[in-house]
Amino acid sequence: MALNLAVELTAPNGVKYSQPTGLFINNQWVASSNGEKLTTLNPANDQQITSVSAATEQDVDTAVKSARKALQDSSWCDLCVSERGKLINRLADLIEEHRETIAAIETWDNGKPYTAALNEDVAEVVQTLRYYGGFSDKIFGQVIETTPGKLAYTIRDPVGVCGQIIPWNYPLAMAAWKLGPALACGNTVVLKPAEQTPLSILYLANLIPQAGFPPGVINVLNGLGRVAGAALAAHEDVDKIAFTGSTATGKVIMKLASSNLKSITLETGGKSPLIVFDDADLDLASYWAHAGIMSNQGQICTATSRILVQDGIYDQFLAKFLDQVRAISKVGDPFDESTYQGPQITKAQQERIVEYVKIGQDEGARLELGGQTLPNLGNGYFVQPTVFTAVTESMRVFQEEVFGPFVVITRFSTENEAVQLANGTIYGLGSAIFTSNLARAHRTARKIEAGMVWINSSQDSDWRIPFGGVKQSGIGRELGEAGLAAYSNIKAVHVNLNS
Ligand code: TXE
Repeated sequence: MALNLAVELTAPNGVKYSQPTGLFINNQWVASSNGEKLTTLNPANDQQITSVSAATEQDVDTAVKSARKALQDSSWCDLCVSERGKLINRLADLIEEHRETIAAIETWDNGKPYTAALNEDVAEVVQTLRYYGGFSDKIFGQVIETTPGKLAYTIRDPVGVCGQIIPWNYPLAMAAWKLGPALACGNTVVLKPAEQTPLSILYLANLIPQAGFPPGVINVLNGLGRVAGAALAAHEDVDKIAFTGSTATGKVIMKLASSNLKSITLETGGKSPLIVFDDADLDLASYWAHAGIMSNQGQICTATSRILVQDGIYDQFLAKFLDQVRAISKVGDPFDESTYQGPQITKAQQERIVEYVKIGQDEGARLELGGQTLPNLGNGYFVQPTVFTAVTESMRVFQEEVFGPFVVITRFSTENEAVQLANGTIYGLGSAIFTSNLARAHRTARKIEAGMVWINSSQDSDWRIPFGGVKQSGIGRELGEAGLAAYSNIKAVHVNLNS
């Protein structure tokens, strides 16, 4: 690695390491073609951590060319599928070996509590890669019977060069969700992390040649969304775009990707409901209602950010829920083990949450808790856990994704009304139902317009289970066997046995 494309850093918890700062193209570190850089900030104190190269349109083109060449290179395309799986597993092993450094970088750059970064995010990255590494030699077509004179079978070809654009809320996990199935199916990748959180993925990129991947199979470019992301989405030689981020940007990407009819998968926004029926276990419901919106600083696409509560237990539930929020949501230094909630990712996100507090108040909702920033914690982008009640369906705080520790509570009387409220937004990502009535649980699960339903729980996510949304929450599925579907093309072969 060229000396000026890495810096020696010490994370706030004392971990010393070498941080790559360049663009990772063809297994080499290079600077951006015009010398542009991005500055990355520590959200816990607003101080600069370092700066990294920002890819230009020309750099995107170079990376795409390298991915195209790798796709056709025998060292990748002719690799035995089990060997391909071994490379993915080796990458997982290396990430596990470096897990404490990677988790420290993730916490420093993103603000999420270190214990969550280490035990949840990095652990999930390793499990996801191992899961898809195991799939590499289990992806095959079918022989389909037609007539005696014909043989017909299908082959699962890689889609080709895959552009992957990921957000800042789970930088490493989103990278693994996308890299795992793409590599298992034999594709090559140009990955663009979010400009707010470039560091952990650059560290991971350094492990790619060590794992044995041939040059060009995985390329990592940091850069601005409207520059590098847009160039990748529009590039005529990219075959597929996978994106996680806002619904608004998802729509832009869809338009850009239409340039050459790229295959697309989108995982976008949400305003997921959590329904508490009269017959629910209220301790369980308040525990999960809290975790469902307050974990990861509320920056979860599936966050159960709307709580719908049946009349009969409304007061009891509200009291328990508010107690839970007061008791558990310790806000502060993400490296402190007792911290539940770190800073929001950026000042802009912090301001957005405060703006929605004002919107809720102006709309006539009641602010029960929170709503303020926390200047006593320094210059970090901290926000109090915030709870609104008396929220009605027409309010913006009921309809729009806030993406913070910000939850709205609405009452309902009947099961039908609960379903209608749950389905009353443009989104359809997650949903949770709390009831002790089995029939009601399954009946409601069917009626809810969402990609995922949790019964008596919230936010369960598992690399073996499909993840994705309906309506304006996205297109396609990630994770599980379903996650492979987007990364191979089915080719039909017809053989004339009478020839
Ligand atoms: O997201 P963007 P932002 C939601 C959440 C949040 C809001 C704004 O509500 O408050 O989005 O966050 C890249 N062409 N989510 O602005 O813009 C960008 O560089 C190509 C939900 O940060 O969607 C980054 O890599 N790419 C969410 C990625 O898109 C572009 C997670 C996401 O950024 C681009 C994050 C363009 N024109 C935010 N513009 C979830 N679903 O989990 C930006 N990008």
